[in-house]
Amino acid sequence: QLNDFPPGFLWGASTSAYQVEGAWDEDGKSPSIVDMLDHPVETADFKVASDHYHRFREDVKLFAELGLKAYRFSVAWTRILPNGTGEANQPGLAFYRDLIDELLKHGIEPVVTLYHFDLPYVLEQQGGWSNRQTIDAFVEYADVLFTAFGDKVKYWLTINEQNTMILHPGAIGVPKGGELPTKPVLYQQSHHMLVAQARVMALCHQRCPKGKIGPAINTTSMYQETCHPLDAIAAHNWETLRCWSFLDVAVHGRYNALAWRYLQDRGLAPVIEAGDTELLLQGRPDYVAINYYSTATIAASRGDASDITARAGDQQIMLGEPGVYRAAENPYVDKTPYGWVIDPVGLRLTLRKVYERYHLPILITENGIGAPDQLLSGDIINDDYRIDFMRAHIEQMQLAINDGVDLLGYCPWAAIDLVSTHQGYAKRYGFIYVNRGEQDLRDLRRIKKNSFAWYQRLIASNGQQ
Ligand code: BGP
Repeated sequence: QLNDFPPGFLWGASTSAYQVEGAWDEDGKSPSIVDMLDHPVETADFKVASDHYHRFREDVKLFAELGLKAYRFSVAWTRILPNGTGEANQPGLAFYRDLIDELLKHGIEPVVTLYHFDLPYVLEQQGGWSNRQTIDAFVEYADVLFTAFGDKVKYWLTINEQNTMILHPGAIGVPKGGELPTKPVLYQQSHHMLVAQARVMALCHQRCPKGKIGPAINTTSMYQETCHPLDAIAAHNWETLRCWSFLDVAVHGRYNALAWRYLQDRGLAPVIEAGDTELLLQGRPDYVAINYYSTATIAASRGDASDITARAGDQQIMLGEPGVYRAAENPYVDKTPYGWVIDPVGLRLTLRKVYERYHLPILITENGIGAPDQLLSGDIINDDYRIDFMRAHIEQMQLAINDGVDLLGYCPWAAIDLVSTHQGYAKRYGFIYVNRGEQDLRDLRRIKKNSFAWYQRLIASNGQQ
């Protein structure tokens, strides 16, 4: 007999500001780095996105009908502080105040990400995360939000997928004319993000006594390709570098010893200025948020270029790293239409590992299947593959809870269709379809997919399937 999902379990759904809002230059908003990307003409950009900025009341009404208990969204830094720092933009604050009030009115808990890939372009021009002043800017920005919404928002998230930004910067892209940073630069940026995060977590505890804050790393498990002991070492290496090296600093306030040695050996260790060690120790998360999509399978490195397997268009597949590991195929798992491994049991495994390691409650802040959903006549979207995907993952969540994991909630990606980081509007994730193409905005009408009714029933029964 499995334990039920606990009462108050946060059945939710997620989005991020730049992927859903649109209104990219309205009401005082300045451009962020993602607004300045060079977009292929055939792919939707973020200018209109799902037009949530103008339709948020209609969207929240649908979220309420869906029965959401939580809605995870991000705030666009560029709406709040168009200069990156300095004077707050009142219309920007008003938008999020209205959104939060609308959610609370419908009994939906806001889960607010401070920063989801969309650094203000003005800060990028001053060196972005390579510039230590961006740490102060982030703290200043967070302070504005804690002061404005600290009485209404209980769940805060610091930085979305810092590990994606550092390990796969190409997944987010660089503004027109820019170049991808080199590895030493990326690890220095990462250190600055970690210090900024620690300071913001400490600040949240001062400003918002009832607030809870945590990191949101893309977290997964690595399988070893064979039982060869060197494959086991390779898988362990990569899991450490990809997941624990980021989460360990967030939770324990100090670098993971193996990861630090790895960085040192390759000349990648960041400069740690006086006082940083103390700052890192100041920030303690109240929970750990994880974005989980798939697992990876790893073999021992051959130490040459054959370690790198090219799998176009898929930033989630972890490419190999010569001397560290080689990406391998897993014959036991299916893949999404975009080649992402589907591995519900891997979610249970990952939840167990994160809980065993940190003993903190866990919130799943992303999980889902991107697919080219088809709108059929009669306004029908048969996304039964999405139902199958989520059902299987929810079953494994229940097993993880039964294993002893303290799971706060499940916020799959995405509440509503939005622009994918890479594949524009062709690749959809939502429970709610948005009627638009890549360039052709049609009428942006909202249409419930089959998965909407399924998730609605699931939430109403607190996870009974
Ligand atoms: C995560 C990001 C999200 C979202 C998701 C799906 O890494 O946090 O912003 O984009 O992946 O990725 P994609 O849109 O590339 O399919």
